[in-house]
Amino acid sequence: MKSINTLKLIAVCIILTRATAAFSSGNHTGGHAHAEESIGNAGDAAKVSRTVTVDMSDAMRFTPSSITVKQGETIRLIAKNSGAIKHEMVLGSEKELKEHNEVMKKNPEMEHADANMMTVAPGKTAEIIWQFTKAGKVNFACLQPGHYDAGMKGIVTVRDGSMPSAEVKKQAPTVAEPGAMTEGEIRKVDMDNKKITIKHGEIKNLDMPGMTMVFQVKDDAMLNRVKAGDKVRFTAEKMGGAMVVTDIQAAK
Ligand SMILES: [Cu+2]
Repeated sequence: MKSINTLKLIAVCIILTRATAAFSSGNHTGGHAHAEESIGNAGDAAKVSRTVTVDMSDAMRFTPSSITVKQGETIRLIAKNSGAIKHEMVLGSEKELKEHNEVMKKNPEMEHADANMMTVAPGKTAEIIWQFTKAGKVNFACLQPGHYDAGMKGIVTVRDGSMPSAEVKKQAPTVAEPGAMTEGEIRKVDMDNKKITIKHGEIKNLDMPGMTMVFQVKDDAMLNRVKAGDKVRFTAEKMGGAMVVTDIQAAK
């Protein structure tokens, strides 16, 4: 009897997958893949850049319910069930989650264990490693019957990290927009090695937080224009793996 039930559930899942394939242009190659192409894929533990813990409660909420990652980033997602009933966290497009939610209502005891989801018993934690490959939104939800409808859902915003630097590359290096300039303070000018050490704020186009860093200079003449202690505004770019100051001026 048990195996017949299991077969029924598998059949439902196959039907769901087929139906999804018929309505979308995505590559559903069968099985229970849930269009992993569009929401990302199971990630490599060695490439994890951050751990994000999401709490799941019987109030039918994920906390946080909004997560921001960079495109290409691999995240260790930990789901912590602080409630007294079973919850799950399933990644997917909103459409897929809604469809899957309907199937779950009809088959409440259905257990699945795809790479894009985790089912967590009360008081337990589970984790998946996920790489978010496509910029945009990835939804997540608890598909335990009634939970999604009660609002147990959230969104991962996947930022296109390649955009700002691509934008900068299109411009002539020395004609950067004023808004793209970074504030900094010169710590050291190394004439011999033609390098400048700058304590700087966030460099948006390099996706780099504020720190003190040694830069090469695009034009040696820049070395004569500044000295240690000067407050400056500058632009920097990555060229052949090196950080290069492409423009520098005294801050007003
Ligand atoms: Cu739930």
